[in-house]
Amino acid sequence: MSPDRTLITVAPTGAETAKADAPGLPVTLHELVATAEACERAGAALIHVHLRDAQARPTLDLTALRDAVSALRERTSLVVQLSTGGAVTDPFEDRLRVLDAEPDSCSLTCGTVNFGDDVFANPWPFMVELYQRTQALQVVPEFELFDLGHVAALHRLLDTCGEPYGGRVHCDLVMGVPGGMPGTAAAVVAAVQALPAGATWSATGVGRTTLPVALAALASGGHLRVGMEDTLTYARGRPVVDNAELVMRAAELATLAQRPPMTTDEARVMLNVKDRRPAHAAG
Ligand code: KMH
Ligand code: ZN
Repeated sequence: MSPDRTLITVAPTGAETAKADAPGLPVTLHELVATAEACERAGAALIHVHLRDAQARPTLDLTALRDAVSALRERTSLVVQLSTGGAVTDPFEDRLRVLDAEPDSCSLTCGTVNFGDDVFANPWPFMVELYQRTQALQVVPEFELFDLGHVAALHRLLDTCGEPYGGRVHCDLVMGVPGGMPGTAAAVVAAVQALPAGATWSATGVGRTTLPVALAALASGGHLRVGMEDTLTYARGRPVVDNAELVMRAAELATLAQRPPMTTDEARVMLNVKDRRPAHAAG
C-alpha cells in the first residue's frame, strides 16, 4: 500500500560536480544552510550532505562536518543525513569517522559499483564495520542501492548484523549511474519487489533519468530524492538554477500523485531517528 505522504530528500551538492560548472551548487557552509532553508520551504524533509573545503573540493573533515550538522539543526528542522560515500578517492577510515559528527542519519552503500570511469568501493568488511558503527552510535542508516546485487547484500547485512538503529529499514535506489542499474520504471519495479518486507524507500534517477525514476517511484509507493548531486539539467538545454527548484518540482509531482510532501516531523517518525536537536528547537 502506498504511504499517504511523500518524503522528499534533497541531495544538494555531491562530490563530483565543480562549482565552475554549476554556479548554483552550494559549496560553502553559508550556501549549504541557505539551500537547506529554501529546500525545507519547498517541501524537503531530509538533507543528504556532502561538504566542500575552502577550494570547493570534497572533504570529510570532521570539524567541518560537526559545524554543518550543528548549523543545519540550528537553522532548519530537516533530518540531517551525512554521506559516508564521500568521493571515490576517500579512504575508508575517513568515511567511518563521519559518524562521529553525530548526524541523524547516514548513507550506507550496499556494495561496490562502477561509477563512470571510477570505482565506488564498498567491500563487505567495510559495510559491516560501518553498519555496526551506526548501531553503536544510534545513527539511522539509509541503505544506498545502486544495483540489484546491492539489494541481496542488504539482506545479507540484516541477516548477519541484525536490525538497524531505530528498527526501520529505509533504502534509496540510486539509478542511472553509469555502472549501476538503469533509471527505468522496470528497474524500479525489479528492485522494489526484492527489498526486505516493510522497508521504506526513495528513488533518485541520475541525469536524464530523474523524471522517469521519480514518476515510477511515485507510482510504486516510493519516496523521492532530488538535487544537484544527481541532476544538473532541469529540462533539455536548461541547466538547473538551484536545488529548491528541483524540490519544488518533486513536491508538485507528489501532490499531483495525491501524496503531498511529508513534514520534517513525519519524516522523523517514519525513520525513527534519535532526537538530537537543541532543546529550544525540539520543543
Ligand atoms: N559520491 C559517490 C562516490 C553516498 O553519498 O553515500 C558516493 C555517494 C554515495 O554519493
Ligand atoms: Zn551522496
